[in-house]
Amino acid sequence: MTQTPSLNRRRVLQAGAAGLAGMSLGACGQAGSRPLLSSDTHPSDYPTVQAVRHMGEVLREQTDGRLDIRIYAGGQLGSERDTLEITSFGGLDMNRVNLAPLNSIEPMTVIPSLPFLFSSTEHMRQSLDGAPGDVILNSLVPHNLVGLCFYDSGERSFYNTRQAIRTPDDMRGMKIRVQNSDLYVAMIRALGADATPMPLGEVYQSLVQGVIDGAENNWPSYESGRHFEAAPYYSLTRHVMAPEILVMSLSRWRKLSEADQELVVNAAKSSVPFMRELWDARVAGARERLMEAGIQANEVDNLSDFQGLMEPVWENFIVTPEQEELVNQIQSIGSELGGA
Ligand code: GTR
Repeated sequence: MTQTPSLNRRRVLQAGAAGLAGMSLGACGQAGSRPLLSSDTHPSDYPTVQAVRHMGEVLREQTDGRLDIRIYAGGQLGSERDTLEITSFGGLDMNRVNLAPLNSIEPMTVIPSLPFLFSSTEHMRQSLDGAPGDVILNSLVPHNLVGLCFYDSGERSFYNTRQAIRTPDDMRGMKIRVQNSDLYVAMIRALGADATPMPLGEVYQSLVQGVIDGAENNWPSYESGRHFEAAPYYSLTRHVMAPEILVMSLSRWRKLSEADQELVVNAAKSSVPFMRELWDARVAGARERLMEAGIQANEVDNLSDFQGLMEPVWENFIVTPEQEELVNQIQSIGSELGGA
C-alpha cells in the first residue's frame, strides 16, 4: 500500500471529516463518543500500526468500549507532514510519525535525529524512556500536539541502485531521497550527495524511474516499501537512530477528562514494550528475507569519515541551550552505559 501524495489538504480533510461524521453516529454504542482516529504511513501489519492497535484494545477493555482507536494505515490520509498539520489543528486525533517531520516544527525533536548520536539500541531506549524523552514529548504542546510515547525505528542506513557505499566518496553526486527535514538535507549534502525530500509513498516509483539513486531507512521499511527491488545495495552506515513518536491533537486531548487522559497515556506507554518485541522480530525477519531475496548488503568498516563530516551538521542544528542540555543528557546516559 502506498501513500497518496496527490491528495491535497482539502481532500485529506474531507476524508477525515467524512470519517468523523460517520463515526460520531454512535458507532461506539455511546452517544457522542467515537473512536480516536489515528494515521500511520505504514501498512496494517507494520509494528507501529500493531502497537497502536494494541493500545486501542487496552483502552477498549478498560472502558467497556467507551474509548477506542480507529487506525488509517498505509498513508491513506496523506504524507506524515500533511497529516501532522491536520493533527495539530484537530482534524485528526492521533498520528504515528517519525521524528523527522517534526524537526521543522520543534527544535527539541532534532536532537534524537542527530547522526551518530546513539551508540546502541539500549542507549536510544534508555534515553527516550528517561528524562530526555519526557522533555521531547512535552515540547510539542505549544504546537498543539501531545506526545504520548516513542516507538523504535532501528538504525537507518543508505541503499541505492548503483553500488555498495563504503566511503562518503562512493555516494558523491547521488540523488538521495530524504524525509521532509532540513537536518536530513544538511546531512546528505555534508556527505557530498544531493538530497531530495519526498514522502515515503513516492520513493519506490522514484527509484524505479531513476528520479533518485537511493534513500535511507531501516530494514523493515526497506523491505515493506519494496525499495530493495529497485535499489539492491544496502550499506550499513547506521547513521541515524531517530525514533517514531505517537502524538495526539491537543484539542482532542483537552476534551478528555483527566481520568481518561491518564488511561490514554498509560495505554500508550503499555504499547511500547509490546512494540519493541514486535520490532526486534521484524528487523531480524526483514533482514533474513532481504538477504534471501539477493540484496547486496555490506558493512562499512570505517565510519569515522562519515562521522567527521557530520560535525558541522551538529553545530548548525544544535542552536539553543535547551538543545545543548538535551544532547549532554543523552551523551551522559551513553557514557554510563559505557558506549559513548
Ligand atoms: C520509516 C518511518 C516512517 C517514515 C519513513 C520515511 O522508518 O517508520 O515513519 O518516517 O521511515 O522514511 O519516510
